Amino acid sequence: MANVPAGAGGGRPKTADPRREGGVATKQRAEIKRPPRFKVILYNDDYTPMEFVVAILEQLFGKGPAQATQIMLQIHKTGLGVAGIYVHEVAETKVVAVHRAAEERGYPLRSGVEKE
Ligand code: TYC
Repeated sequence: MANVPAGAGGGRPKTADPRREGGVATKQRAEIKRPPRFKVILYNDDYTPMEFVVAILEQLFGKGPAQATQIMLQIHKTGLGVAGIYVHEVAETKVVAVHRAAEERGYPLRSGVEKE
């Protein structure tokens, strides 16, 4: 243990106390962990118009027209599809926005959140 050079043998080194690197004391693990992500799923139904689903994917999920159409068709053919992936609160907010927009038009479009 005597002559080990500073920084040898490992991942971290360089400063004496890594908790002080940024000037503010921070806990080591919890705060640097990437928050979990959640898929926003759209489900197929027989009544919501395809154009409406494409518009939702463009306006609420930032997809371009080609990708929005592709996702809509995937939902139409397979029963569901991923509209986007977000942290939990944003994902839940998207679901509410989808349901609100669909209900406004009288469409039964459903959406939900699934852990990535
Ligand atoms: N199946 C619908 C139709 O034929 C289109 C549709 C696609 C509905 C995707 C919902 O999430 C959906 N009009």
